[in-house]
Amino acid sequence: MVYQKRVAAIHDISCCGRCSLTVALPIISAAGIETSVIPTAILSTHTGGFTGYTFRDLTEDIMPIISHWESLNLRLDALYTGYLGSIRQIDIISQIFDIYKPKGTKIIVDPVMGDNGKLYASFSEDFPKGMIKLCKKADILIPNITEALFLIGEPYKEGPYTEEYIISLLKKLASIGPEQVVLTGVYFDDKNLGAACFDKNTNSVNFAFADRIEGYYHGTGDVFGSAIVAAVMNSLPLKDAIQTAVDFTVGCIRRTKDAGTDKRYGVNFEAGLAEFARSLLR
Ligand code: PXL
Repeated sequence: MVYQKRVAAIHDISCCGRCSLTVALPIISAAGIETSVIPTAILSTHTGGFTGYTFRDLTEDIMPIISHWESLNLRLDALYTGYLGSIRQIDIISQIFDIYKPKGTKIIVDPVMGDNGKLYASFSEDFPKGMIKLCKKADILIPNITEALFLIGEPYKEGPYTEEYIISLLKKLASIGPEQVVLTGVYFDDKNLGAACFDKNTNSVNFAFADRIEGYYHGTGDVFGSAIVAAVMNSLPLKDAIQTAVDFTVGCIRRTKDAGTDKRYGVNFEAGLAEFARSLLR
């Protein structure tokens, strides 16, 4: 009998505008991993570029969901957290990590907070301090450069970056706690864009790049993070996982660019799912 892994994805549901759970659920499922969800909030759209969106906070539902799962003895191979609605949610998720980490559940944290040097509209200045609490308990941490700099308390820096700078960021992030760090939005010139990773156990750094496509496409951080979760849970080594995730994400961006759709609605990852799932089979 083939053992099927189960991941619990803890993000918001942005009902329209592909990001967070509407991205994590299909991508991780397509990779053959059972995906359970804990919605942290329900919004009519995400907060990037839309106004007038609804926001229903689901903080009070999170612990009761976990308590019920515990009563079922539900096994979780990984917890994957993304957009969280408040500092109080961070405290609750931190307690959940304490429950599952001793059971061998892999903790994967995307510290979703901002991009392009700025925090997303819904976050206060003290949010990064709270987020560090979760990063300390992560096995794998997946920030973009903006989030990385908020976490380590350094000012935002525009690229192109140097290899030394990226390696120093990776090591500072690893010193917060996680065994493995994946940094997105890495570029050394105007032609390529990609990711870098650091593995504390092997003390190794790797990079993965693809052709840079101009423009800001919403939700690509979640597409990339979900692809990393899917690849790692299919036992790909981290350096292969980042290349697979970069290739998949860039394919989604290219397709969306070619179609000329409104970038706020996220990228067309759907048409790439079958090929992505095949790329994980080794
Ligand atoms: O993709 C990150 C994200 C997730 N969820 C919500 C967001 C954002 C980014 O803006 O607003 C609600």
